[in-house]
Amino acid sequence: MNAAQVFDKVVWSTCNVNCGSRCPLRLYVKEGKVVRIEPDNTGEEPCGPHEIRACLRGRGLRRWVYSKERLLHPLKRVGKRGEGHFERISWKRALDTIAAQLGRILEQYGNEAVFRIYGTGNLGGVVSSRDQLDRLMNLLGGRLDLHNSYSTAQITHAMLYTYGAKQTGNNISDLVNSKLAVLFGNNPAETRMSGGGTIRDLVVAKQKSGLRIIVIDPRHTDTAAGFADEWIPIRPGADAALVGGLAHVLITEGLVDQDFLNSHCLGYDQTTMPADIPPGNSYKDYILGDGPDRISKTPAWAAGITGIPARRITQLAREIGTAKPAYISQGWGPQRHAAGDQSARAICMLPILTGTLGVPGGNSGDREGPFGIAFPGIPVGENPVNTSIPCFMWTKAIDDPDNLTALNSGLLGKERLETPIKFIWSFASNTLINQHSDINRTKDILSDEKKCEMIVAIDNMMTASGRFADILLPATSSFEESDLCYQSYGMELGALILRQKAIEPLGECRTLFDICAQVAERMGVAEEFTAGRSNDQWVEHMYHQCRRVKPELPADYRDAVKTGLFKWARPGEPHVGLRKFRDDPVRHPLKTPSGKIEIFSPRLWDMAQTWELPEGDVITALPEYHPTWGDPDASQASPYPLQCVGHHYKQRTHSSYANNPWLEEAAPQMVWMNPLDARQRGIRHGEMVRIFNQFGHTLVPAKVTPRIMPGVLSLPQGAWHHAGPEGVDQNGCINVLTNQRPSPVAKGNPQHTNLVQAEKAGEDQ
Ligand SMILES: Nc1nc2c(c(=O)[nH]1)N[C@H]1C(S)=C(S)[C@@H](COP(=O)(O)OP(=O)(O)OC[C@H]3O[C@@H](n4cnc5c(=O)[nH]c(N)nc54)[C@H](O)[C@@H]3O)O[C@H]1N2
Ligand SMILES: Nc1nc2c(c(=O)[nH]1)N[C@H]1C(S)=C(S)[C@@H](COP(=O)(O)OP(=O)(O)OC[C@H]3O[C@@H](n4cnc5c(=O)[nH]c(N)nc54)[C@H](O)[C@@H]3O)O[C@H]1N2
Ligand SMILES: [Mo]
Repeated sequence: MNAAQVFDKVVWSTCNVNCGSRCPLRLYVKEGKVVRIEPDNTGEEPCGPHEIRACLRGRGLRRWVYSKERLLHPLKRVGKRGEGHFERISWKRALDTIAAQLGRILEQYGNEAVFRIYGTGNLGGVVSSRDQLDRLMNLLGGRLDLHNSYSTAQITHAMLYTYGAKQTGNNISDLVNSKLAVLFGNNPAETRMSGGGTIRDLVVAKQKSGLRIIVIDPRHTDTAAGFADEWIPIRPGADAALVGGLAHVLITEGLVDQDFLNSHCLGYDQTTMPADIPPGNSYKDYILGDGPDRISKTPAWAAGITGIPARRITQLAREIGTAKPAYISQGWGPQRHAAGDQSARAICMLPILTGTLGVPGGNSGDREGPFGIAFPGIPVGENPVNTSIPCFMWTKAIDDPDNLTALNSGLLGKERLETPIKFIWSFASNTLINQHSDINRTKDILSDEKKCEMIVAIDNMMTASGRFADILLPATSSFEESDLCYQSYGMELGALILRQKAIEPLGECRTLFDICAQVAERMGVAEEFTAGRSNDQWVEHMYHQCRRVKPELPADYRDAVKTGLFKWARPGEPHVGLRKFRDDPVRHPLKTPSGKIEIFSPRLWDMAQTWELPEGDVITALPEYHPTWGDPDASQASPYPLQCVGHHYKQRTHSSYANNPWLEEAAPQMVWMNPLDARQRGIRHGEMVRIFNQFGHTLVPAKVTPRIMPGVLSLPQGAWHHAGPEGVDQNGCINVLTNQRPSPVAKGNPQHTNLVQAEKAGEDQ
């Protein structure tokens, strides 16, 4: 079939959301409408870059862009904030109101009162990225900054304390050099689904090398079911205890690499402990029961905590200790927990003890490392404000700013927050309500219009967060704007995609750049903000910046647009993290204070003395296991006896695309429940259940399956919150059950740590 006869035009576009791939899409347009989508089919296997084939989410984008929830006009809140009543207003009135409120709040409270909340719904476009808001605010004197992410707060801190670097993983394609891969809470079959994603490299490596894969996860994930040789179920939050049991076997059976521990590490045993620390505080002391707690971390001890039989722990330790090298990696599930800082550090102990990091086929214990090309973002300038909160702590910065300090909340740049958040920019973010913890509490905080005085949301959809906006602005979707898009962070491939506007903006939608430029004009910084360029001129400008990185790109932008998609294979052998340090630790020390791997962290030792922690929280210099507020009560006396995690789901990316009925049919929202727990409660597969705890209630059908361990539920995160009678969520949105109490070190979101009860829903629910 000749496409030109049937369609008016065919253009390149991309899927915008944050799954770690950036899938190119070919949009077929007829009479001003996108009528068909095809994925990348420009592969050059076996040698060249492969196809970044989109999954069903990207291919189903038409049902998102043309959905009935689409925002089409600027809206202004009427009635109380959060009630969800809006009136349609003109762009002029919307922008005038925003500029007036922004000006007032800057004058009254200063720049630290303005916050651009974390949001990842549009990480695709470079020109339409959230950076525009940062650029605008930096021109206006700055904004309260944020650090960490909802994705990786705890693991990033763990890597920095242990290795002095944020990312230390080998590429996953390096698995060809391995005989054994042990994946802790790492589920690429669902979280890295595209043809350019990690799952493809994992499958290719397995085919080439015949390697054995073990998945350690409370759930029998799609990765475990489709690609692994064995699944070892583990109780959520217990990874550090499992590592304790494994370490005990490695140490007592002589499977540790003592030379490596002596030359590269701080604090394995007394010989490499810092001089000023009292004896009995080394890692070996901790494991063998010679430390302050006097508990030997035997496999039997670990079995009681993890739910994994002691014999299996012993056997796994022997497998890891003799595989030489085993590829130990973790996804980000184990760290999104109350003690996730500790779990993430503990998992790294396996390659450290066996000396199998910094070598082909081994790994540091970190998530697999990506490969990408460092193309530039738009220049955002400097933020004159250097106060920064952990991104998860924003509700406290509104509600209890006087008690948000460096020592109790990880505030940077100041001892104590001096100004509460009074103005929020929320772009492509559902974190205001849907994706943050404890929705009911957040609603209470935001409902008080005297606390945060102005909320501006800019999105494609009317979401739960949008309902809490004072002004709600309709943004163009990826079909309606031209942009430059780069490969994302979950790939081993470089890519540049020249997205072309396929259709005119629906309704009155505008690009983020145009919105910011209009606000800039009202605030008197139009020229500095636009630099004399329109949205599309910025796209062309940024293309030429990319040519500095890749000079082989066509000199003429129009020629580049005709090709649309450029891909670069990873050159040479897979990347091996920490290799130089492994080869020569004296010439290439790590960026930790000692230059070594800090099994014992003097910085954490000091923090343990100085930081103010709520009762029950601990910071320890060693990667130890400690129980948390998220552990089930062994006496079964708790009203909330079940642990509930919330995995990232193939149906959607967080809350994005959740309203696509085709995807919902393919992968419905259900809570995973073991048959033992279901039988105890008289619940059958497909029946509606009520999941609840002290924070809230939600209704969702049960998926009764042995693919999850007894005592544990998994309610896939990201479902659209919808409060029914008495505030009961009707859609299985897990964030009515999650806790705003952060992890001790990173002050990160513990959203997989939840204690709940489940019961069959009554007729009237
Ligand atoms: N309980 C629990 N909560 C979690 C997590 C968890 O594991 N458990 N995970 C956390 C993590 S890792 C993250 S990253 C956050 C993610 O949370 P968010 O960053 O809020 O991500 P999304 O829910 O996808 O919402 C993004 C918004 O972008 C909008 N959007 C989508 N595409 C476009 C576009 O092209 N243009 C514009 N303008 N808007 C668009 C969507 O409508 C949506 O409102 O959630 C966190 N929340
Ligand atoms: N389809 C899809 N893909 C996505 C996303 C999405 O929403 N949908 N979100 C994207 C984003 S922004 C991010 S940050 C990443 C998230 O990537 P991850 O954080 O790795 O994803 P999760 O599903 O939260 O967790 C991975 C696995 O950890 C398991 N797990 C939970 N708790 C524990 C534990 O205590 N111990 C162990 N061993 N395992 C545990 C979960 O059951 C799950 O199978 O995914 C990205 N990709
Ligand atoms: Mo994330």
